[in-house]
Amino acid sequence: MSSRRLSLALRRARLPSARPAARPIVSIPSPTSSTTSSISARPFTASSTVAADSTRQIKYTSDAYPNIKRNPNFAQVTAEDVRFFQELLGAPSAVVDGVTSDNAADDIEPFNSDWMRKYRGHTRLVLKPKDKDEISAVLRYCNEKKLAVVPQGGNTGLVGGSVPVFDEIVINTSRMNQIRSFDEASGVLVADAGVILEVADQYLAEREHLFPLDLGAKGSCHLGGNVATNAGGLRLLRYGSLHGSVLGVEAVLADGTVVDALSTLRKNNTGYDLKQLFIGAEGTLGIITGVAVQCPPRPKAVNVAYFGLESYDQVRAAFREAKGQLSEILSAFELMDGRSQRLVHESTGNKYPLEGEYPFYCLVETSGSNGEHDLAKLEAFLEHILGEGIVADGVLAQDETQFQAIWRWREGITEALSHLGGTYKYDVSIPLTDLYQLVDDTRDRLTSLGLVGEDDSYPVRAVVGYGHMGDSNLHLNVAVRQYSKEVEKAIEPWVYEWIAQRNGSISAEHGLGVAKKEFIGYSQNETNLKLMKQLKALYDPNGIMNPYKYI
Ligand code: FAD
Ligand code: 2HG
Ligand code: ZN
Repeated sequence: MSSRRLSLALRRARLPSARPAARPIVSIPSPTSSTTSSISARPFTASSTVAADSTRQIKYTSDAYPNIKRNPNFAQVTAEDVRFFQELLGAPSAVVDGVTSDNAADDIEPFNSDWMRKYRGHTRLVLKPKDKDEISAVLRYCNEKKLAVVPQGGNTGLVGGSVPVFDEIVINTSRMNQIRSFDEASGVLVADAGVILEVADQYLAEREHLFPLDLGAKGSCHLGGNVATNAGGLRLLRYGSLHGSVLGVEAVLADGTVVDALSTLRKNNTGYDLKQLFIGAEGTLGIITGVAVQCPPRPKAVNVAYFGLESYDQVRAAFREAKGQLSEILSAFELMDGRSQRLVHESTGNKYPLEGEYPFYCLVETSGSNGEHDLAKLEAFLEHILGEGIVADGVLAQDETQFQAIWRWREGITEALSHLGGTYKYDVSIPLTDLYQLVDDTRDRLTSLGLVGEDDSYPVRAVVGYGHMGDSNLHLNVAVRQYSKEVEKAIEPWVYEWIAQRNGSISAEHGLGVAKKEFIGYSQNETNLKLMKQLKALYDPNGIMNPYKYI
């Protein structure tokens, strides 16, 4: 890098004003500025407000995957069942009935289709209980009648787990949306499963605390869905996994039994830790109705920087330096490849944060309690990585607007991809040395098979990589003009073999759902699978909880 560029970058980087307060939660559309630009976030909608017309174009999962057969042991919903649920739940909004009514199809359709527009079920009944007792009565009835169910929160899941495959009843948690308590001394929040993540975080912000999970779908996803998927998100590096921060879970088993494991204690060594089984179970063992979460104090000073880098080796070097120099104030280290940023640019029309284009970018966030201390550390880090040529250029957000705008270059990738047709998503853990190699190898493979190209005769538009570098978690996304078996077969199981050969995990955060049910064996051995199946049989002997998924 020339000295002019270096000094320019340093000048930009050397004048940060420490952010006085933590990042606000509600996305603020910010005007395009000279160094950063904004994207307007996808209006995350509750599934009930997604246009039914658009979901009708999605292929049924049962047609796309004809090897999945409906379990003949399951009953079909009858008018008598609907009457039972209507009486039980009372409120007219609690039952969306397409069984006895011909007018409900449009209202039901959005609960059948997933965010990626890849999976679509055939349900004709959606139930929205208001509390654990109603969930318990619903499940007890379903279990007795052998009616299969799908728990659903915000329906933002990315593996097809939140929508039915056949006619399973959707049990949606949107009416269970109360914050139950918050203890400012301990930072423990207790809330219903249907509280939206962003709402919980806003509530905590008003009390100078933070929800220990943040992700792009925060405006729609529910706490119960977050816990059921063990979501990772943008700051796991700092605040850890939900397996650590969730202190308690209240859940209802298939037979209606209420499991009260809603402890608010940090330490509790009395027997098996039952709540852990529901964290990441994707609704296959029971329905989570309440959660107790350890929430940290909201940091008083937060900074974010965005860098352009010439190679993946340099990204690794930058991460090493960030960990070493920023240590306890490092709160996110995110990787974005050049193609992913070009897609955000093309989809939004926004100006790039940096002047040149680079093959790799990274986003580094710090959060701390003392702005001056953080700034001194950050400046030393910036001078070092710029001076050593580890990064080629960089920019540090100077105010809240730029802070939000920079984050949108990372958070906006999934949204930008969603406009292209379809996306095959792989969400993997791989040791850092090999992390980005998977993207190159996938692109080479698909190119050599003649599947990648600029015009509409090629099924694949782009192969991009990005993710939570700080957690060794890569998001490999293959953007296609439309979902096709030809592309799917070219990637799977090849991609899972690639990951298994490097002792990685085929799912770092999104889970298994329908998408990876067949492939769990690439990450779990026979003994573990057998134990999991035994647990499933114990908790849900009739198999009514979210069938055709997970294991
Ligand atoms: P749903 O999608 O409704 O359900 C997901 C699964 O959980 C399903 O199997 C469902 O049956 C089950 N489930 C839902 N509620 C319950 C309950 N109360 N009890 C039992 N089971 C239940 N994920 C990440 O991990 N990290 C990210 O950074 C991330 N970013 C995303 C960005 C975008 C733009 C989008 C669209 C998705 C992203 N996701 C991410 C995926 C998704 O948002 C998460 O998996 C989220 O936790 C799902 O929450 P939900 O309420 O939408 O759950
Ligand atoms: C993210 O980190 C999410 O942005 C979504 O986990 C990743 O769309 C994806 O593949
Ligand atoms: Zn992610």
